[in-house]
Amino acid sequence: MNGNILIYTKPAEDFNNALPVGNGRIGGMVYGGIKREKIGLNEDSIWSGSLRHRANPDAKEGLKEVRELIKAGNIAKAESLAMDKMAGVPENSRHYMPLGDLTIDFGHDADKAGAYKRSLDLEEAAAAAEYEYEGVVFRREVFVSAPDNVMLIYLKASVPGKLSCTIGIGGRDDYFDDCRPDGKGNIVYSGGTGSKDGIFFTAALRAVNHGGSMRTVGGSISIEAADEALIALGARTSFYSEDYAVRAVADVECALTKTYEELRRDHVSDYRRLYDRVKLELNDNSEGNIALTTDERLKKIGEHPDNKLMELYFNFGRYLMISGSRPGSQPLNLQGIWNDSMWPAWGSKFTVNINAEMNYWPAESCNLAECHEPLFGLLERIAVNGHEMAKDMYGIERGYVCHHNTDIWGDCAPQDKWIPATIWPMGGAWLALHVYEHYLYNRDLSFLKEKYHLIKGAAEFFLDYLIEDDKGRLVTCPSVSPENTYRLPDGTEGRMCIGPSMDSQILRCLFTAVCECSALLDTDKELASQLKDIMERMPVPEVGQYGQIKEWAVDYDEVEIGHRHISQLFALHPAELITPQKTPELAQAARATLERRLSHGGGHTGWSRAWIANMWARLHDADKVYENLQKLRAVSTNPNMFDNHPPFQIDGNFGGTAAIAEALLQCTDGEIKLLPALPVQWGEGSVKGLKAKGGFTVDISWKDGKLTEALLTAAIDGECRVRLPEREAVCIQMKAGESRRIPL
Ligand code: FUC
Repeated sequence: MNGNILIYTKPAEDFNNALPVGNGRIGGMVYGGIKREKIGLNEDSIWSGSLRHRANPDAKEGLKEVRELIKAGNIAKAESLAMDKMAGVPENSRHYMPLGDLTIDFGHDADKAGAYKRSLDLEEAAAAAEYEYEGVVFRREVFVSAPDNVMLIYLKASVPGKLSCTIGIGGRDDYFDDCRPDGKGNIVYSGGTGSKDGIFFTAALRAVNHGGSMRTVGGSISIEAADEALIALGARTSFYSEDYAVRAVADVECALTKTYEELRRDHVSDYRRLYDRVKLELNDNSEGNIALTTDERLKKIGEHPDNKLMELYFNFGRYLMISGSRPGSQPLNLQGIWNDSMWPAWGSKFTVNINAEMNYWPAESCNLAECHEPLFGLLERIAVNGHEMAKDMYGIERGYVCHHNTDIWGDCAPQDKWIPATIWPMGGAWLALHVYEHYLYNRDLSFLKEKYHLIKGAAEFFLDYLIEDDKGRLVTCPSVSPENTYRLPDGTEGRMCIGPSMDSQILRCLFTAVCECSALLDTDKELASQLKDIMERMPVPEVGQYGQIKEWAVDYDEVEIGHRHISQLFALHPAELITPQKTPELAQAARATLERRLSHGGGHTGWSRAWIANMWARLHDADKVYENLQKLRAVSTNPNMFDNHPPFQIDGNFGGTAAIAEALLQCTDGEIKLLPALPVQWGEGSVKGLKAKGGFTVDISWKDGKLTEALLTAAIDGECRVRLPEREAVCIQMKAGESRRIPL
């Protein structure tokens, strides 16, 4: 039996029970209704308007004043002035919106239906629903094809002539204009999201049937007495091309020249090309849980170890990545691509002080490097707008800056008027590290050459931005430690500060990346040496009064000790400035930091819990990795397995998936570490196809918690150091295409 299926025995009552499908660009949430099927529709470029230039006209003046006030210790005044003079005008960037809803009315009385089953098959990337009604089995399947660019819905009745339904599409009437047949069998639904240069969209609906009759009625398609039917939904927007309306119709017309079997075959083979690269198998201790529905299994976490549910969760993360982020699509936002609200939480934007980055943590390690690409596409836009922002806001002519949020246009201005988050100039810098990470995993020099300007530009901004603190160190100011609040000795509270630890850590990684790129690409030697000098003068992680890693330059107390952000441990994960091997004392302090946060209620949002699991993996604490993965899924996961901040926010899914990989394989200290944090509950198992830095693919097996086999395959010529559990690292030279078993 294929264990990689999410299973339910009733239709979804709400979004948190519905099942996601997608091809990177088009997304659907399938409810599986009996009387009426509803599929919530998304297209990843439907955002609320056009690019805004939101630099505050008073920012340059504000910057000087805020810096002076912070230096003088007048934090309250600095913060209020920063909100007036530095926050964006207007204060919000654009937000993500749904495309609409596709509905199929069957008119079946749900009370009279039986043998209901609803599922999402992660191996074939298809959602299905099935039930018996008046002696007929009705089955439907929904998937979104990347090769054919459409959503497909296949309907079948077990008895010929019994399939009758009406198919429609609708949206919120504050942004959709029209929905009618075009005289050629298509229903064309169109609208625009607002603002004069905003985004316009067209969706087209077309169907074919077998054995019955079909016609358009009003704005719908009606099918009568058929055996089976196939519906295609295409969606295009002006964000991608001017001829979007023509293309949406062409997509469905073209798709339906193929049969259902052909469309499905092409979809599955395209999907599996990515999905099959990795396979995780853990010993089956599910004790029959596998027969339960997925929501019941989630509820039983804690009672049963259920390693098979762990596999399912891991595979679901990979499924979401493949379904939500493909070359040419937009990056995964706070909800991936799946959103049913005109005003989703935090605008379902790209929050870049942790969330958007977390979405991509498993991209490289889980062998989905090309799914990482949309993030680099967005960063290209950020670099352009952020260059203007650097000039307009900070009077800085070199490089680019982005604050803690961005939108589809790459808006770089500060977001909101929220002191703990708004004035934080590090978003571009963190994102740029993803470009370098992609290189480190794949070692594609032509990629690095093409994208190096993103790394360089992010760094250059700080040449002119950093200031000296009272100890002569070079630091950021004004900034925040996202999104925490400290207490000053006089009892007052502050958020804005000089040199929060995370900023210095991000910059150390970024400047190091520029120096390495300079050597790799034989360029910018002067810049590299300048950055090396700056790094000499930058703060390094320090231990504070509680034995913790200091979060701020001054060892303040936190107001909320269990805060969800643990930004000062950026150095531990995703960076590796702190490792147990290289910096054992700092690693001890990182442990103390985590314990302090957790003993005060930390990890209460899904993404925070997922980050914590990754950090424990870096500290090689397998028990804690397991405990936090359990909590992530028991407390912060919805019945459809989507992460629950609350509300639904997809980052925890990707963070959790990355943590599972991180427990099995780590690339730190210039080594590939095998099984660095293997939980005892995963005593026997194997994982195939994980990626390691340097272009290596790794297959490992273990038994009784001990490594039994390790196979490395090299994509390019290269050398690597491999560390087996409790052993010295060994150095291995490999040729491109070569596979080598590591002697145990
Ligand atoms: C950050 C987090 C919140 C939330 C939001 C989208 O601001 O602190 O918890 O995830 O992003």
